[in-house]
Amino acid sequence: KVHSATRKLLTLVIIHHEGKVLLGMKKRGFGKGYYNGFGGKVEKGESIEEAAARELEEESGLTATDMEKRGILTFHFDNDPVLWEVHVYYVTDFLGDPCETEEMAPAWFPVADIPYDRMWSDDSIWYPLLLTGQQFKGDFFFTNTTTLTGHTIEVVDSV
Ligand code: 6OG
Repeated sequence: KVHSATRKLLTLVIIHHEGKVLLGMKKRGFGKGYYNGFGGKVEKGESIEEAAARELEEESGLTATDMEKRGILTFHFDNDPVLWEVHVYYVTDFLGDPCETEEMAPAWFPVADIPYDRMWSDDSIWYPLLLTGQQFKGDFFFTNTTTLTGHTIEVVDSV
């Protein structure tokens, strides 16, 4: 590409507790109708990790007590020159109980029953790495926002 694309920074927190993963059914906005982890845009004046903790609290009602940075996913959309850089965090311990918010309806899924057919199509590629303790970097190419046409993924020592 001749032009340099700008980037939008986002966060995504996956909670993995007692063999289950907590996902939220997105009720509005981008990704409506899909199950996803909890996250959103990094705001001015906050670190990426602060944004991850804030979005988790806003969307699920939970406070993470351990948060590990585990992945960076870059999404390329053919109708948008802006790259979406999503920083993925892994949480196993937290305070509070999941509650439904205006944004998300939370539900626990056993790891063997993660509903990949109701999630973004990149998820089945990187969740197995996340759930087996690995760190990763990936690039995902979408057309029409939702059709995945290609990707690269690599396991790294440190994101
Ligand atoms: P808000 O617009 O709600 O933030 N996100 C994606 N997550 C997955 N698994 N796959 C994608 O493929 C995604 N694109 C964006 C980042 C959007 C939330 O959705 C995540 C944020 O957590 C395209 O503020």
